Amino acid sequence: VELADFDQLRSDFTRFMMSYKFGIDELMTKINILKEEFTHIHRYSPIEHVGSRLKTPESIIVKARRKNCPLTLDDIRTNIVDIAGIRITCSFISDTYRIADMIGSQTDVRVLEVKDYIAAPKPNGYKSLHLIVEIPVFMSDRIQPVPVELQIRTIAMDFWASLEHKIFYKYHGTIPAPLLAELTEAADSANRLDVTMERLHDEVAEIKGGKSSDAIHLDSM
Ligand code: 0O2
Repeated sequence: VELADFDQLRSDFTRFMMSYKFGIDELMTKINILKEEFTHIHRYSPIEHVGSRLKTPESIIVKARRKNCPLTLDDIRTNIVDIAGIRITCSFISDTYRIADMIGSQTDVRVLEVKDYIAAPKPNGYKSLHLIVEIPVFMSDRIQPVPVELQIRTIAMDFWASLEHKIFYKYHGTIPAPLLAELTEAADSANRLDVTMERLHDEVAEIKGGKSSDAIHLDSM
């Protein structure tokens, strides 16, 4: 490769990666707006934490090879849709769907794919709501549609997934059967906690609702 070609290649790749960073920036703004407004209306934050990551060039190449995707920027853009990733941790299960709806129904967001591992968990117990959304990024000379993977899950699901992820890597992908059984059992416990927390939250919301209508009643007397 000529030096000039190499420089061009490097510049194109940097611009390619930047578009994904901008996609994340655009979505982060949307998420923060929703969080602030929702908190104002409902007096609690449905979003506990938001994190983002860009896939490294190395893991993009590993994934492209695994998918038999040619190593050109155009092919990678079409075939690898999780270069940009955002993870939203919610307080309650119902909030995960609410957040997904609120983002997915925005007119400049196109939902390309939904994988509902909350309704249909993976065999190991993994739960999370995955969306691939596409967002337009306004560059200097064009509008670049950028796919972003959104993982939306509760605190309990996230707690479980981060531990499972560590164990998975520690055992290079083959977790011993007893440990796997315990992990699946832990996923069940996490789910029971989520269900209980949601029920308690609903009960408290009902009581609060009753109180506020009482207050209106008293005020109007
Ligand atoms: P990382 O490091 O988080 O980016 P593919 O993306 O092609 O490998 P698929 O089916 O298209 O697979 O994606 P899927 O099932 O939507 O899951 C993609 C991501 O979800 C993973 O990204 C993980 O972040 C997470 N995930 C999926 N299954 C599990 C699981 O069993 N345990 C945990 N802890 N996380 C999971 P990456 O690229 O694997 O890793």
